[in-house]
This record gives sequence, structure tokens and C-alpha cells, in this order.
Amino acid sequence: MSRKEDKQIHLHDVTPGQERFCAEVLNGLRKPQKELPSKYFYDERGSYLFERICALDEYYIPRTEVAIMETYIEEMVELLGPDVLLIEYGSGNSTKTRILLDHLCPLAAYVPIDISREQLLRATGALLSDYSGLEVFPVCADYTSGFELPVLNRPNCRQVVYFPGSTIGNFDPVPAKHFLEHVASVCGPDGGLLIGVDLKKDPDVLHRAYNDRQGVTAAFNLNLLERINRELNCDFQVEWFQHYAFYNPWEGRVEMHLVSLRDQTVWLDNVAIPFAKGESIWTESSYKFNLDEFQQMAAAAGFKVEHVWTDERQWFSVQYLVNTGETTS
Ligand code: AVI
Repeated sequence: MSRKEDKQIHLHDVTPGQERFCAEVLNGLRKPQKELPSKYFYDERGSYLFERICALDEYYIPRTEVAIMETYIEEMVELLGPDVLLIEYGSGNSTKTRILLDHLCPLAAYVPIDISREQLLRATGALLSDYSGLEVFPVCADYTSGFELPVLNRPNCRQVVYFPGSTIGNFDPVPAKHFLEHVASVCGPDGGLLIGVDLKKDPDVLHRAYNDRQGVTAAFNLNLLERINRELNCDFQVEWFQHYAFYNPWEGRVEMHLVSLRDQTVWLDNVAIPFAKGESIWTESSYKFNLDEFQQMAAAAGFKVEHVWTDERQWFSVQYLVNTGETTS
């Protein structure tokens, strides 16, 4: 583990190195159904493209979530209580967090965690200048695998984890349960989790959200190959791959793939990776839930759903879960 300092921002940096990136890419590309971990979308360009996705008309998630937060913020803050130590997983540009920061008072401290170092530093700098007196302890980490949080001496505060955007949907069911168990251990016996959960809906709405007309989602998906070329010295011919996203109703998830447009071979680290025409690399799953399904998953990880807020169309939910310390399976 290493600590790096950046001006006045004290960054706790536990990001995985390039070796792990290379090993995970190779491991995924050697599977019968080739796959790449979606956490690697978020280099500097990927984070920029994701921000553009969030501004698209078709991508309803951020708009709907912000509207729910703004409508019910007083109720949320009341449930969270005073002296909260707010820990955010996948904080990105911390836009939605500002709604909480504007209302949570007093706040013990804010710990944003993100894999994208540049974005984390930018967001932390902006928060420090906009919220005088706010203590921010940024952590650069891959939160999908184990890492240590900085030890903060705040004895009388309640730890609340904030996990918006339905990023929980990017985990498969077993890792999702493990992730929630990890969150339960982070927030402790009287802690809580405020989480954004995307709900099942008309597949046409989902299809449009992941196949936008401007092609921003396609560029976001293809940037993963460009990143691998840039950082791992690989030779993907990016124009020979095509973005393909669809809703799989049996599994309740949107799947994103990159489909090879011809027979081709890609070289990475002296390993040849053959592609047949039409073969795909599975780059992301985005699970959609109904309220019962999510409640069961949360209970299996030791959480009780205390409150659910949704929009009128019931497209998205923000939920407050409390740690019961008991798992149901
Ligand atoms: C970050 N995550 C919740 C997004 C999603 O909807 O699964 C990532 C994304 N992929 C394509 N568009 C957005």
C-alpha cells in the first residue's frame, strides 16, 4: 500500500497496478466466452464518456435518481441522522453527493472512493473549495476487490455508505452479495447504506438507454479496447469491433458486448488471442431488479430495507438499508 500527496489533498492511493490489469485482461480473453471487467472502462477518457452518457436523453438513470433525491432529501437526511461519516463507493464527479452534503449537517467527514485518480482529485478539489470546513479523505481504489480504508478517528459518528447510480447492477449476483457483505462490515452495527437501484421496466426503454443515437455508449464500450492498446501495448483493431447491447429478460440484465466483425488475431503480452467473425467480448452486465429481488439480496448480506423512494414511473429507486448483523442464507 502506498500513500501519495497531491497539493493539499491527501490521497490514499491503493489502486491496482498495470500487472494486475494485464493479468485480468488476459484471463478474461482466454475464457470460452471472452470477457473484460467493466471496472476498466473508467480511465480518463472513459470517465469523460460516462459523464456524457449521463447527460443523454435516453440514459434515464441520473436524471431519475437526482429527481428522487431532490424530492425526498429531507426524509433521507432524517433517517440517516446526525454526525454521519459518509463513505461513497464509485464517487465519480460526486454530483449527486452534493445534494446530501447540502443537507447533512453536521457531517463528520466525507470519504469518496473511486478507481479513476484524475477524476477523484478533480472532484475532491471542487468539493473543498465549495464546502468550507468539510473534511474530505479521498481513496483511490478498486472497490470490487479488497482494500483498506484509511483509519479515521471519529468515535461518535455513524458510518453511512452511499452507493448511487445502480452500480450494484454491474456485479453478478454472487459478487453483488459479497460486495454488500463487505459494505455491511465497513458501516458496522449501527451503520447504513443509501443505495440507488435500477428497476425492471419496458425493454425498449432499456434498449434505447444502452444504444443511444449519438453513439456515446458505443464509444464508451470501444474505449476499453483503446485503453488496453494504450496501456498494455496491445494491437486491437478497434474498427473491427462493434458495440452490441441488449436486454436479456431471462437474466434480468442489459448485456454489453463488443462483436468481432471478422476473423482476426490480437496479440497481448506475447499471447495470441484468436477471434472468429461474430464472436463477442462481454464487457458489462447491468442487472435490473424488482423490489422483492433486491430486498432478498440485501437480506442475504445482512441488510434490512428501511425505506424505498421511487419516481412516479417506478423506473428507479433509492433505498436506505440498515445493518442487522444477521444474514438469511
Ligand atoms: C455505472 N453503471 C451503473 C452504468 C450502467 O448503466 O450499468 C454503466 C453504463 N454502461 C453503459 N451505460 C452506462
